[in-house]
Amino acid sequence: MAEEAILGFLDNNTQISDSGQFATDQGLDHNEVVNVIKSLHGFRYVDAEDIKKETWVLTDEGKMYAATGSPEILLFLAIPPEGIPKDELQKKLDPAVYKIGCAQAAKNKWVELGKLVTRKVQQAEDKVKNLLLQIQEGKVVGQDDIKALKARKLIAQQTWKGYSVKKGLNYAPKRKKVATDLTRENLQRGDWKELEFKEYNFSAKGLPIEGGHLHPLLKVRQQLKDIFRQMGFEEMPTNNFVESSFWNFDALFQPQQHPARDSHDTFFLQAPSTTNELPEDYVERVKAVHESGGYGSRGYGYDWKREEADKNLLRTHTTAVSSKMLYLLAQKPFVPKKYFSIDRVFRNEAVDRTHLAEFHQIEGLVCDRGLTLGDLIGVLHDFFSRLGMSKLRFKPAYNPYTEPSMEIFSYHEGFKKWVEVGNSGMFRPEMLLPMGLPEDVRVIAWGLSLERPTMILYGIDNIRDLFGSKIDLGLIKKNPLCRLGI
Ligand code: FB9
Repeated sequence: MAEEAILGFLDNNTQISDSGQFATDQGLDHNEVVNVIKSLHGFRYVDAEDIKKETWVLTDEGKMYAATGSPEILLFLAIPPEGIPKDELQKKLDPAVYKIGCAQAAKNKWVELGKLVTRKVQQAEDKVKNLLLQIQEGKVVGQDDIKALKARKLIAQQTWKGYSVKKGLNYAPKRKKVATDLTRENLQRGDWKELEFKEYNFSAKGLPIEGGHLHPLLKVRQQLKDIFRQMGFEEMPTNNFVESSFWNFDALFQPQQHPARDSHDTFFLQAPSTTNELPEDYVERVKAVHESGGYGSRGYGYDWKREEADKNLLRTHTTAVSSKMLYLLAQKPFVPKKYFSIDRVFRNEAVDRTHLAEFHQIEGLVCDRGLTLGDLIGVLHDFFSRLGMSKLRFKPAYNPYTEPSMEIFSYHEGFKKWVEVGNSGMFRPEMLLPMGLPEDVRVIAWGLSLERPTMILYGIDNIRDLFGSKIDLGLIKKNPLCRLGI
């Protein structure tokens, strides 16, 4: 529309002297005309030159006066020929109209503002309204009037931008189809000769280079793996989400009636619902320690059931892997070991803003002769200081498989408060000795989640923005690498 109008007009005229006037004459939107002129100028169909005009436009107040009349005229018209008490006149008018009207009508010597307000002239002309209407119609108004209206903030200056347009080097009454690529077909058909190619824009930005991006969780996981390895820990094989209740609970001396083993807290599998590859001699020792204790323990004194232990589940903690690794360690002549794991675990719990039915557990353990709680506290200080947490506090806690157990707290300088950063303890003899580990071997262990530090480090307060099918990939692509601790 606008393009045909512009190219057609130039076919019969030397120039469009003012794009604004041209748009009005053609019944076109000036912004559309300007966009087309810019595009035609880019292809040299036309040569466009900027025009700038300083114009006056009405402010909102000015538009109101142009519509309803100025406050001074409204006040003048509200005064009857015999005059009116001031307070009565005030009640008849809008407060702003009364205030401005009194000042301006008195200035124009239209009224006498006594207790009784009277007219000093027979009639008055609303000059302000007339001037505003003239400006609205684009007519020229005297400088003094402009100055007075501007002082009352009834008009404001606006820079109008338009173009004057002449035929360009590549002018044609109709724009030719522009090709952006020279194709094999163009060459075969030979129609490249008639084609017009878009000028190459050397300043155009290249497409953003798409590359792979690591998820924040995986970035933090990598840094934690590096920390464990620097501390001499070996990674445990955690590539099985499905585990038997035996390794996940029984081997840890967690009693079969423990609430955590209920289906309200644990995802049990329907198929395959049970395992069939447990080390039978070890199972017998576990059964015995649950039922009647041994190794100095009283046990739990209940009838342990094999079918409970055989049930398959989604592991509720990576401690299930730790128990398997410690059992394997006990099958050979003892050597001290330091193991770690970081992988997904599953809990059948209510989900909320910071909890899903699964999370990544981080677990570390040290297995050696004669370890003490002091060694555990020492290794926790070493580990957490590498995460930037040097101020730790420990609080006695309970875990079915560790005694003593401690919750770990770190003072967060940002939040100015103590934050729970994990849990820890020494695996019980009822867990270690049935495996066959030597009597003086102790295992110290601790755990934390991967999501909590990641959310804090990346300032994410809803876990759904971190994990799941609805996360914003932009967050993955743009987030900076967060350095942990040191
Ligand atoms: O991660 C946790 N908190 C945390 C960790 C790091 C952190 O870093 C910030 C940069 C500063 C911030 C916070 N917690 C453990 C503590 C709490 O968040 C807690 O509310 C949630 N816990 C999870 C369990 O929730 C069902 C975090 C998860 C957890 C808890 C205990 C263990 C592992 C993970 C364990 C263990 C364990 C104990 C003894 C022996 C072996 C393993």
